Amino acid sequence: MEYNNEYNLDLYPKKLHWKEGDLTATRTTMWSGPGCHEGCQVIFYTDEDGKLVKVEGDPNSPFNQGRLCMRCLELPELVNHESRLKYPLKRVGERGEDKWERISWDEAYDIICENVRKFQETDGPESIISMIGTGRNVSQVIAHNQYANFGGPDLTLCFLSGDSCMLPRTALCYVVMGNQWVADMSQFRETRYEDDPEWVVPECIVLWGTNPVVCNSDAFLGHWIVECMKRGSELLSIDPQLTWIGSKAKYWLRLRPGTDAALALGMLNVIINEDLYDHEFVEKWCFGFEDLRERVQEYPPEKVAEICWIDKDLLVEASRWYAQAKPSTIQWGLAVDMSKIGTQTALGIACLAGITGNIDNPGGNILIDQAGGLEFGYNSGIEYLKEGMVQKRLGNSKYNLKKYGFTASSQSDCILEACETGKDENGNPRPVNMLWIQSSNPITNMGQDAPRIYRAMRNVPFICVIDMFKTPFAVACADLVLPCAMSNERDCVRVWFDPIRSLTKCGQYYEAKEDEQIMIDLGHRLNPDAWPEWVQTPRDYMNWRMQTAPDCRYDSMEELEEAGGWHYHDFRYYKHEKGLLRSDGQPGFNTVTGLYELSVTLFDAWGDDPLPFYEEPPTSPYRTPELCEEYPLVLTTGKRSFEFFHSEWRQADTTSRELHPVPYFDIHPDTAAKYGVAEGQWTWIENQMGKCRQVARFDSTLDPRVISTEHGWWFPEQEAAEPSLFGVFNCNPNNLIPQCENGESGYGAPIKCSIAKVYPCTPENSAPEDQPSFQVTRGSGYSHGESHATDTPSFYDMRK
Ligand SMILES: Nc1nc2c(c(=O)[nH]1)N[C@H]1C(S)=C(S)[C@@H](COP(=O)(O)OP(=O)(O)OC[C@H]3O[C@@H](n4cnc5c(=O)[nH]c(N)nc54)[C@H](O)[C@@H]3O)O[C@H]1N2
Ligand SMILES: Nc1nc2c(c(=O)[nH]1)N[C@H]1C(S)=C(S)[C@@H](COP(=O)(O)OP(=O)(O)OC[C@H]3O[C@@H](n4cnc5c(=O)[nH]c(N)nc54)[C@H](O)[C@@H]3O)O[C@H]1N2
Ligand code: SF4
Ligand SMILES: [Mo]
Repeated sequence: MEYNNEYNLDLYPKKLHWKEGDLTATRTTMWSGPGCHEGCQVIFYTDEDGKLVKVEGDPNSPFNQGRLCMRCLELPELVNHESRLKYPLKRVGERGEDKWERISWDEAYDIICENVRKFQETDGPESIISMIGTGRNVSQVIAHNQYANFGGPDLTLCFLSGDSCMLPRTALCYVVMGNQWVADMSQFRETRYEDDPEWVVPECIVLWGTNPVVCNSDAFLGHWIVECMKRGSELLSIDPQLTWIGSKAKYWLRLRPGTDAALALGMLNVIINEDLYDHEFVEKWCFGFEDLRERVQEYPPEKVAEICWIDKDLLVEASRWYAQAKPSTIQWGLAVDMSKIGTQTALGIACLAGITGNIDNPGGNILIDQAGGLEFGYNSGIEYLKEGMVQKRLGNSKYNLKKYGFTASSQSDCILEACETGKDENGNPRPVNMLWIQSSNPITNMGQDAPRIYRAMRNVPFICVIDMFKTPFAVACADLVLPCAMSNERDCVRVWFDPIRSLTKCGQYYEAKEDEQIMIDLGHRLNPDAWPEWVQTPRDYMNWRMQTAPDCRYDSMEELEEAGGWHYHDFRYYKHEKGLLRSDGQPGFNTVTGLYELSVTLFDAWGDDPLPFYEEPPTSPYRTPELCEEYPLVLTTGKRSFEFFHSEWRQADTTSRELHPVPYFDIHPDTAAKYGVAEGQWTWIENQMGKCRQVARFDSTLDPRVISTEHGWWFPEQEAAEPSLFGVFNCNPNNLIPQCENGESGYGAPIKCSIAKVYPCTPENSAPEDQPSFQVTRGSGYSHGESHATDTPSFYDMRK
């Protein structure tokens, strides 16, 4: 295959290893740690001591075609960072005192096994819970370890309220189409773009609440959009802020944060009432169109424009263009999940793609093939759970999407409540004795209402953290901290969407172990029946799983590495027409009706609204006008930057911190002037929940009523022990966001749509005792009860 790029491909042989001078080159995949959703193909250069000295993108790779972001280019800085965890640590002082003793791995395993056996005996394996961060290559490990080794059913995203990352969208997709979708950038075939005989350049690409070039989220490389634009695609950006890629868009709808569902309904209204929908697809393949037609009458463009703070004519024009462009595709992002109505927002957007027939078609929204049927996700090892265990998952009895298995995880807010009260969602006893936190830093980043989580941890007798660094959470809450390997130090197979990719180990850092190794070692100790004797290393584990997977083309990592390190399965379009989606082999979608469900049969059966609807965020200028007199600005949080992946890369002497030394929040200059805030000034951001501080950065493209903060900040250069805790609460927007305020599906939480006021930090209001880290750890600061969610009907609640 030939790629039309400037690299000299001879320099990059399609071999696993070669020598360049004194350096050994290894051709492999970058995944985690440190984190990223992608698995770009890279060349790691190591010196004779096995130290990583240089990283390059692999120009032979059809996935990233040689491209790399800054975090991969600067990877040696983190891999070789002095502050990395080198040995297992056992707490010797009080939690928060930062007093540790170095112990051996055997001692660490003994402590874990002793606790696990004790808790299994006293309160059952269900008193042991595993919690994970975002998609890294820990997913299969943590699941397999939790189910096979600990025996408890509970696993989920670590206190991420409403499991509000991808899962709301994914669960919704499964009820609507029995599959998941992604925008088609010809990514599922090795021959890409014009080399693919079937692929069509999307005429319209909608970027809905995603900033793909910065984030590369959900296994989707942002640069593919640029490739499509070179081939003629144009963009519709739906975002409160003008992003770099959004600045190249044909249309930009600058909506008020948290109003995406209203916008989707308004677009549906235009497309249906102007008869711009795809009659053939709707008639042949969709269910519930007439009900949808009726529902969208409640959302005329005038009203929607008013709700969303956008121009009505722009809304109408953009809707017409999306419907008439052939094909159109939607790439959606996190903002879809991060409101209380995340599921309904996703439903509205799924209806748009459905009624315009942009499903399963070249250049539209394609249905995802998992890499060759390899199950390396949250279900790994589930077969080892004792009968009746899965049903005990926290949140299962409350939320139908959980109960009926539309995502294989527990509900994170229910886990927090169990930590606090020792009870499950029905008020039955459910002590939480042990938390296994692998790849998450929840008081810094993943959890909402960080002070509340910090306090809830006091009730949990044993907390074990597996990480690359000593995080604020580890210092504040852990009893045992285990050092994990980084991407270049692990043998692994990546299966988050096609292609399947191999990671080849080419380094070792002190005593850090792969997450897989920790699981295997614990397995042989805790439940030897579940572990074949020959499975001793991560490579053995991968080979074992490959051999037992039904459709995996390779039986071992070695075969995959020899074949070039990646493999694409046979991707097909129009699977619904070919009978490739349903277990009975019939044409159609794998849903209750066999059709693409614009009105969701299951929601209806469960007594929930089957159609998309809009509801005001729990706090907003229209829902809580009195509160907004005090907190007049709409607050969205968690804007990503190139330099960081969540709380990672904050180490002081990295290129990341050099380029991005402090947390920034974006504010319109007029708004800043109104509240006396200067550009570059440290500023308090506060609401009825709590406060944090960040540095003002002016952005005149924002609506003056909206501000946008960063997330994930801690300061590894600051004091570790309390009250400082690396300054973790000081700049944390998660002092301002509630936990346990989810929509009726259990998914979604108001993380990108709350309210705030801003005022400058001054010597008078910024004494050491005014600092959030001090107020939370030394006082009882923040978590002021409810987020003020009320049942007050809002002016804009148009729900029946
Ligand atoms: N560099 C970097 N990359 C990352 C991450 C990281 O921390 N750093 N995190 C990873 C993770 S776990 C995730 S989930 C993804 C997230 O990545 P994306 O899915 O791309 O989402 P975000 O970056 O959170 O937000 C994208 C856009 O949403 C806009 N936005 C804010 N509020 C709203 C709203 O209410 N509605 C709409 N329509 N837009 C809104 C923001 O202005 C922003 O431009 O990124 C992943 N990739
Ligand atoms: N306010 C606000 N908060 C947010 C968001 C937002 O938009 N706004 N975004 C949310 C979203 S979408 C998500 S997904 C979460 C993400 O949250 P997480 O993915 O939990 O990210 P972190 O909290 O930074 O914790 C990750 C930890 O894992 C460690 N780590 C990295 N790789 C590995 C590995 O391979 N193995 C192990 N054992 N450890 C590893 C890192 O060192 C780090 O300490 O944050 C959420 N928090
Ligand atoms: S998307 Fe960027 S940071 Fe992530 S693996 Fe690829 S190059 Fe590295
Ligand atoms: Mo995420």
